[in-house]
Amino acid sequence: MPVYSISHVENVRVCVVMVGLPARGKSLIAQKIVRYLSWLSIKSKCFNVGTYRRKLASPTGADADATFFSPQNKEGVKYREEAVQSAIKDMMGWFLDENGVVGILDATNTTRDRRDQVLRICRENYIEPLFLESWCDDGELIRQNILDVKTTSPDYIDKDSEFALSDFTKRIEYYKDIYQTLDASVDKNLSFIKLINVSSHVILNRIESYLESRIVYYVMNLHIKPRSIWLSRHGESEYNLTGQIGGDANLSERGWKYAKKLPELVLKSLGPENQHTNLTVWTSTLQRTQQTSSFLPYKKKLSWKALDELDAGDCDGMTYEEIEQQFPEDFKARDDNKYEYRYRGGESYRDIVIRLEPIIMELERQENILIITHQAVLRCIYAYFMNVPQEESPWMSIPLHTLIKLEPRAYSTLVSRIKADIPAVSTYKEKGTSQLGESDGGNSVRSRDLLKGDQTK
Ligand SMILES: *[C@@H]1O[C@H](CO)[C@@H](O)[C@H](O)[C@H]1NC(C)=O
Ligand SMILES: *[C@@H]1O[C@H](CO)[C@@H](O)[C@H](O)[C@H]1NC(C)=O
Ligand SMILES: *[C@@H]1O[C@H](CO)[C@@H](O)[C@H](O)[C@H]1NC(C)=O
Ligand SMILES: *[C@@H]1O[C@H](CO)[C@@H](O)[C@H](O)[C@H]1NC(C)=O
Ligand SMILES: *[C@@H]1O[C@H](CO)[C@@H](O)[C@H](O)[C@H]1NC(C)=O
Ligand SMILES: CC(=O)N[C@H]1CO[C@H](CO)[C@@H](O)[C@@H]1O
Repeated sequence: MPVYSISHVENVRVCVVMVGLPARGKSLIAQKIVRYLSWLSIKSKCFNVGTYRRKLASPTGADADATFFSPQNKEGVKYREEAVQSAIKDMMGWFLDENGVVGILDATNTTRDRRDQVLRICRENYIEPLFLESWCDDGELIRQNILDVKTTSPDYIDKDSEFALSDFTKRIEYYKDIYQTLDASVDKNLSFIKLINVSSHVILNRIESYLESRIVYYVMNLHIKPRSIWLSRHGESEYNLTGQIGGDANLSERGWKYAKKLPELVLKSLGPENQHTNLTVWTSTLQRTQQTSSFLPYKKKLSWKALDELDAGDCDGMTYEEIEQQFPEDFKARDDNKYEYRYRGGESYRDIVIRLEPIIMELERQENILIITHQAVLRCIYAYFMNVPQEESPWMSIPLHTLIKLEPRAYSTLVSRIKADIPAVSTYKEKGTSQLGESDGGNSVRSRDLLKGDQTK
């Protein structure tokens, strides 16, 4: 099985240690890094100290309110200490037993003492520690994060909002008393990234390995402005009518109908207040996606080679039935491991993920984008935002003539879709058959139907 992973190049393991006061978006950043690296097949996992603390302390109810976090609260200090220790222990176990590559310790670790301790343990285990501090004095941002705590922190699930707000604010004050920020002279021996006001100002120190620099580059591109991403496949193509794959066919008559209807679908999805929002439209370099975008009124249109459909190599232009007859072993091999299977002279899903990486990076930087591309490429983009595992992503059903809207939120991505009422052939191929179409309405175990997995996830 071909395995692509940055870590194989240099055999480095990294422990990312989050640093910063509560309500600075640390958990959010940590989870995004894990999602991004997992998508790139780099084994990574987040160890959230808060989760450990709740497990240890809640039987006694000791974590009832902010006083638990007072440095004077002996019992609180003890529980918090134990929580950090078990998180670190589990993480080290995971590195050793499960060949973890990037572990993230999601804790506040606000003092230099604590950081030295983590540093020592990492060094003993030949793991590179990378400190990632989120420092922020933008009052509005902090206020927003505090407001979100009621919905994002398990500590306040059964408390009312007012209590949650004032208690959480108190908790932050306790941490502030002992907080020591990373400092370019005192901490000059550490590898660290310090993000100031999200990423309006970034300080980097001793970033050494390639893997670390990937993580740095990723977090530097994150922003938190609300935005949406729209995804659509091209309209039905002439090849879809004949069941052929690949090629550079024109849209079918119904495909053109979808293209004409798309501007209306986009306006509907934008909602009445946002009718004038300008989107940027990205297409592939192939005719069918450009034709699909041709009636959209937006000025900014970009075509990317990286968004082109999976290259079917020698099978380009064939139907699945022809492939099954002429290359039976290939046909079976692809069904057995669709993610890894590479067409003769063509590409695999893994290959697409690699070429999509710059697209994902750019998507993180941008605001409202509409992407018109192809089935396999859409599956990979969708898998990144929705954290869909590799075994499942190549089997997701993404129907033609449907506009999908993704709204990235702090801890999840909202999905909604608008179906154009224009019929199209189904181009979904289930495992073990060369027939197209969803035999049981797309409910087969392996297919995650976007039309049914409505709204949130
Ligand atoms: C962070 O943002 C706030 C609000 O925009 C600003 O007042 C503050 O000076 C910024 N801090 C730094 C260090 O740039
Ligand atoms: C940094 O490392 C150097 C060389 O290993 C050492 O001499 C120095 O004491 C260290 N400085 C700090 C602040 O730890
Ligand atoms: C739809 O047709 C295009 C060619 O126009 C082809 O690349 C694509 O693979 C087809 N979709 C499926 C799943 O058959
Ligand atoms: C697509 O349509 C154009 C214009 O009608 C035509 O010239 C071209 O040959 C068509 N391409 C294919 C691959 O059918
Ligand atoms: C969108 O772009 C058009 C043309 O470039 C411009 O006239 C319009 O003001 C823009 N709308 C917004 C909301 O920025
Ligand atoms: C959550 C967490 O890691 N907090 C620790 C940070 O460092 C201080 C000082 O060592 C500890 O007391 C906290 O428990």
